[in-house]
Amino acid sequence: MKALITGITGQDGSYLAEFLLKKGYDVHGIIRRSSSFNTGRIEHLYMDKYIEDMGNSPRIKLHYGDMTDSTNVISLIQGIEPDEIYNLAAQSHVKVSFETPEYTANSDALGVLRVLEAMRLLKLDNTKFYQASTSELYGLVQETPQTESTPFYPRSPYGVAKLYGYWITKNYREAYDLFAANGILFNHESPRRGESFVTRKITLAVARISQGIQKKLYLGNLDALRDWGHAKDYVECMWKILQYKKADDFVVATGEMHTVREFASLAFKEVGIDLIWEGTGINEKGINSETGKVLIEIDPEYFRPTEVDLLLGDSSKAEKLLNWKPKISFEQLVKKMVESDLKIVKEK
Ligand code: NDP
Ligand code: GDR
Repeated sequence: MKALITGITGQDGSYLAEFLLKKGYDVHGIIRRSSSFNTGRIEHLYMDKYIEDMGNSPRIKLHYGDMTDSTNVISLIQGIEPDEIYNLAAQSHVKVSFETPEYTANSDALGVLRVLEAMRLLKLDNTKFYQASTSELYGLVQETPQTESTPFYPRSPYGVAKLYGYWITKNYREAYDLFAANGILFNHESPRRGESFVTRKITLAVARISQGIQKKLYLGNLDALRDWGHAKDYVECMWKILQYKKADDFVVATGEMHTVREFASLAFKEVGIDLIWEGTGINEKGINSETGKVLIEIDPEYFRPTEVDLLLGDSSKAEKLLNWKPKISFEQLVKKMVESDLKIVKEK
């Protein structure tokens, strides 16, 4: 089997590449040309030890490309002829999408169309397509928990672009009978999470503060509620979605939600710091209960023009039809992320 992963250098792309290689797939990935290295998350896939463990020669091939370049997308897909395409490439930062709305639409909305059009024009009738849809589609709360039938109300240029991606995937399934499926994934994190997303920003700061090389952490909305899972569990579900007998749409979530404040408290607890919270709104502070030092302050810079207050997913459909359930708990996730960042900080 041959898989093409767009966004292979990202958090999910790296875990998915590992997962598929272990399953015996040949893996092709699209990477962007960058003036500095952007392959840190997948470098180990070339290392001798990893290849030995797989008992084989490297079965991973990287191609330069970009979701905004139609001819590039078409010619890569024509050359590779993949059995499965996982479309993970996206400008994935919600806050950044307010600053680069047009680019976000080009890569996250039209990028999806480019891949689907390539499949249609090249008559790749047996190729399966996975679209990285998101809980950001739900946006302004309509009902909880959120299921495959909950109405969408996106709250950012990112969410709106992903809404197009979701519907164009569904439309190509219905119009051209393509195997095109959506995974509506709720937030998932890991030690490989980008450093500007809130969980990783917190765990990295916790590690640095505990080692005395950072004084404070500045955050935005502490009240936001998220359904946080581990990326490793979620990439397995992406694969299961494409192995299902027909193309369909699935919510992938843990069914548990926590505030940003809770995440931060738990992360500090991992390094033996007990936080107490004082003040309200932009004056709220996270204080070390033993020393009285202020460790967390609010910076309005990190607030979004429109916020998604609450995300809580119901993944019973995936559980029933795909036999999928997350294995890593919220507490284990926080622990793993803090441990990994402590190791990184100490090594540095
Ligand atoms: P990351 O931001 O870690 O990775 C995004 C990937 O897309 C990177 O490989 C990046 O390349 C690549 N990319 C960005 N823009 C382009 C472009 N124009 N052309 C080609 N490649 C591009 O995201 P995640 O791994 O966390 O998420 C994967 C996908 O799942 C994304 O589509 C995201 O929107 C979606 N998603 C994520 C969720 C989450 O909680 N993680 C939840 C729901 C959906 P580079 O390394 O060069 O920047
Ligand atoms: P999100 O993730 O927007 O849910 O999108 P992010 O971690 O950026 O924010 C989660 C919540 O935390 C609040 N927050 C902060 N966020 C960041 N980044 N930085 C801060 O300092 C901060 N302080 C508070 C945010 O306001 C928000 O409410 C992620 C991405 O991976 C998307 O690509 C994906 O589609 C969704 O998850 C599901």
